[in-house]
Amino acid sequence: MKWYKKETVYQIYPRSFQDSNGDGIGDLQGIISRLDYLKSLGVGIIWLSPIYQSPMDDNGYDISDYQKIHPDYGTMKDFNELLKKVHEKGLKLVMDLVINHTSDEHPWFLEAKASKKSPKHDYYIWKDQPNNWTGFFGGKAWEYNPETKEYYLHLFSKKQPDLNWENPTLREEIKKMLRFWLDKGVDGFRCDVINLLSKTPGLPKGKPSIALCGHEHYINGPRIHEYLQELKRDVFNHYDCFTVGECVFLNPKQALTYIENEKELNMVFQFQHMAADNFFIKWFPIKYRPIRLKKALSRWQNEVNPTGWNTLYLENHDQPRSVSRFGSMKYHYESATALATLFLFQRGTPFIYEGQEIGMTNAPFTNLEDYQDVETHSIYHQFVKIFGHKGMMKKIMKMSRDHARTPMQWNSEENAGFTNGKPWLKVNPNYQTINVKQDETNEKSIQSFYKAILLLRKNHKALIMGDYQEYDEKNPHIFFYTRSHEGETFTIVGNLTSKPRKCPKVPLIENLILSNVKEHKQVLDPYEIRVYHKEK
Ligand code: TEU
Ligand code: CA
Repeated sequence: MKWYKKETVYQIYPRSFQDSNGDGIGDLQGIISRLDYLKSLGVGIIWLSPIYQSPMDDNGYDISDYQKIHPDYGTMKDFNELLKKVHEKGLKLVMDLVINHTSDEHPWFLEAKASKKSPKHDYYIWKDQPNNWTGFFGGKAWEYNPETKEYYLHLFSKKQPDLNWENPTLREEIKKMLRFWLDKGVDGFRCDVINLLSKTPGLPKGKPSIALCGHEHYINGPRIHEYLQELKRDVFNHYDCFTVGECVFLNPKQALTYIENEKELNMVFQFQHMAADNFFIKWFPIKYRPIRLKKALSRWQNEVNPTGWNTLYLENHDQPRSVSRFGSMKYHYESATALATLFLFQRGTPFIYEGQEIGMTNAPFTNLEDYQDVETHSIYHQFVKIFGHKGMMKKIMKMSRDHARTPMQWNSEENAGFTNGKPWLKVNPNYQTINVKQDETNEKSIQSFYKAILLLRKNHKALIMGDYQEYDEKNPHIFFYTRSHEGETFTIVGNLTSKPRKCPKVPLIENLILSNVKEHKQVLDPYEIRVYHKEK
């Protein structure tokens, strides 16, 4: 069985994980000091959000040198030490690959914007007059460049100009960079917004829309499969590595065009379940209902398997904390462990985001100045005229990406043990009670539950390869499914609400091997989870 199907991935946002030199910013030596902690959790693969040279306009998703480590994080020597120690501990390391755009401070762009005659000019996308496309951070997707009196495309911040993948020389540059990292022994890539690489030739006007105008011309574009097959043929096929592509606005059928039999990517991140509490664009929140989460997760289980392989995630550096979003602070332990079990026991590779294993929560920041994220500030300025300051702060307090980026909460000492300097982003004030050390000693320990889940999954093929079958699909409160393989069956049933609910008829009255409550009645307690197991 391929290692990236058996193992669980732990995503680290380096800026917020562990500071080692007191500058208030997480770094590679900090990560090295926490490798044994990660090993003890039972994860097998570490995914690092970008650590490359960058002006940090988008905290590293704006790269100015793909082959240099940002001094905030350390040196290439630190990186080599990290990679060596990761492998010595039997772990794998996956890098974040941002190749839809660079930083506007990348040398390629500095050359490109200086003159139309520059050989690098065609590495980017230019227009004499902007069309009506808008980007993911709100607002126009074109920025004027006075040196050449034309506009360049940026689907994210104006400091993130999109690369022109039509240019074969550019594609060769990217392949060379990929080989640089793979030759060092990196085990794979998380590919940022990978289904945006191909744009409709001629860059035509988009259908009018208040959000993401023109997205029909830059999502799943006409040559995307050609480009990804080229990367696979010329680079990835020559290494024992895996690729997970972040693909915005993808449905299962479209996903299979990328991952069927792992022909282009090994798996994708999709966003349907991330819309369980919003109207597809997270800034338009709607009331969360568990059935929306269930429906999204089951759809991807039923429509991607068996020829495709899913990713399983509830959090990452772009999403609010799942226990704040889909759980409850009143039932903090129960909801964190119920959510963990229900998503990690599905079929696919599990991805855990830093802090999720102790139930870290959204931050109670009420001032716009408390937020650092470029997306948060950009969206605020784009829409404050429509929704007003209070309206925008309500949205930001629910959905800002900074909720995932407050420093990792290690203990109850100053700054939660993250730094002895001034943290780059405020620590969540609840770190006194929600932190790794406290959780470890809690009788109701969330991380112990995660360890139990990961151990069970690793030791049972039925939880890795087993068929998925949902029951009681229409039940608005209970999530209930089985995983079975060669006669071995796991039955997972969970209450996704804060009220007791009748326990459905469990198909197999077999021994209960995992639960987050002590006594089991005819009803499921709030956020009670039960896992039954029937041997072959
Ligand atoms: O995110 C892609 C993306 O669409 C984000 O806007 C995300 O969907 C949104 O923030 C969810 O609310 C990737 C990276 O994960 C993100 O951190 C970067 O800002 C973005 O690409 C540009 O590189
Ligand atoms: Ca540091």
